[in-house]
Amino acid sequence: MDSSFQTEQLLLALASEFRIEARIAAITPFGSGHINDTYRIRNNNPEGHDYLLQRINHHVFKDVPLLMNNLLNVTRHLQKKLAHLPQSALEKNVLTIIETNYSQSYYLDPDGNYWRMFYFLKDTRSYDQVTTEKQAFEGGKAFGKFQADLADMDTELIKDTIPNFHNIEFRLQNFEKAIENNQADRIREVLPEIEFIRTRANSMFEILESGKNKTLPLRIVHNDTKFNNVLLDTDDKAQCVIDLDTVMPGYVAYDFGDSIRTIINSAAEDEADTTTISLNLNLFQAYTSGYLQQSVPFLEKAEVDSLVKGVLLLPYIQAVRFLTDFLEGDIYFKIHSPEHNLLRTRAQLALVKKLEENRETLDHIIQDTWQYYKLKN
Ligand code: ADP
Ligand code: GN1
Ligand code: MG
Repeated sequence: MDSSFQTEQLLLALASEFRIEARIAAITPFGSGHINDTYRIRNNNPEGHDYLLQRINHHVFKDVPLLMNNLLNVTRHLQKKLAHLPQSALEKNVLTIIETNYSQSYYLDPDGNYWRMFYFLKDTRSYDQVTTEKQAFEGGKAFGKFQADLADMDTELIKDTIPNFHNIEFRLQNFEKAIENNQADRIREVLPEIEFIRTRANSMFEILESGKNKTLPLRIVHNDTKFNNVLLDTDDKAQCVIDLDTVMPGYVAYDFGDSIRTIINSAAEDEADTTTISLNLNLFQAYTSGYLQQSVPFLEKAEVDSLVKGVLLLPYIQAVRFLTDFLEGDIYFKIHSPEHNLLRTRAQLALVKKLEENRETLDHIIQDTWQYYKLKN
């Protein structure tokens, strides 16, 4: 028996733990996420639902029952907002959690792995890189609306799935510990990157400080808004925000900054040739327009002023996390080559440099766009 056959049998057995209405034609690995293991289940009947089976990374998400409870609460809240739509439209716009045969939101297998299932949203695209202003605008709309829809959610219903997720103080402490431990004996390779990160550390605390002194409101935000976490339809219209594992209290600038990190960069997140990294300001303008069109009604001025800080912070914090993982021996992010986390670090730091050089221009675009939508509202 070959191992791919064995894997397929295993996945079929797992799928049968859930209440699915399908004769399964195939189960295949899907997507390019860095955390969970994702599979598409194809239905023999093309008219019926396809499904998405995921093994939740329980090394990253240590309390899966808590995580799934968050997801149930978030999806219910979003579904209520769209209660006027027919069921078929609702299923396209909000993730639907498929229960197990025992009415649970996840299945724990005998090896201690956690599995869950959603409807697979057919005729959608998730882009690792954005190429058109329409895509960027629609993504901005989707994440802006997502925040707007969650603005009135009872915060008690959402618990931290990864504490201190975007807390730069915590991330820098872990980074310094990783340097001290030098677990993978890689320090010598990364001295310039360590230096780059250290020299900027003090300038990266502004959002955290404003949060602590309550100048910025704590809201429920997505926290992982890289562009492949929004599905666009075949016409590149926003359809559904996905990857809800990190929906937690946070600041709007975190979401804005993380999206921009993946949109404004003309190159990939892990581009090896950092000389090709440049800023695409048209895509930045388009995303900003989509986002502010949806968020102006609830955003406070201090939050608008914080957006550009998020744009600088998120690639920086991402570089800190990639480099920490590289120093610790690649224990967190999925990698596709031994140097992958290092390439990612270098690409993110090159992006930080470009963003620093253009900070004023970026802020002008944000402020002008905000004025525009403010007058329209
Ligand atoms: P990860 O945490 O590993 O990034 P995601 O939940 O983002 O996991 O899923 C990985 C990829 O699978 C997404 O980037 C997207 O391309 C695809 N995907 C996730 N959920 C769905 C869905 N319900 N329908 C269609 N594609 C999906
Ligand atoms: C991970 O799960 P995915 O691939 O959408 C990570 C994000 C990082 C991103 C970097 C839970 O996102 O925080 O920004 O990789 N998710 C988690 O590409 O750590
Ligand atoms: Mg994802």
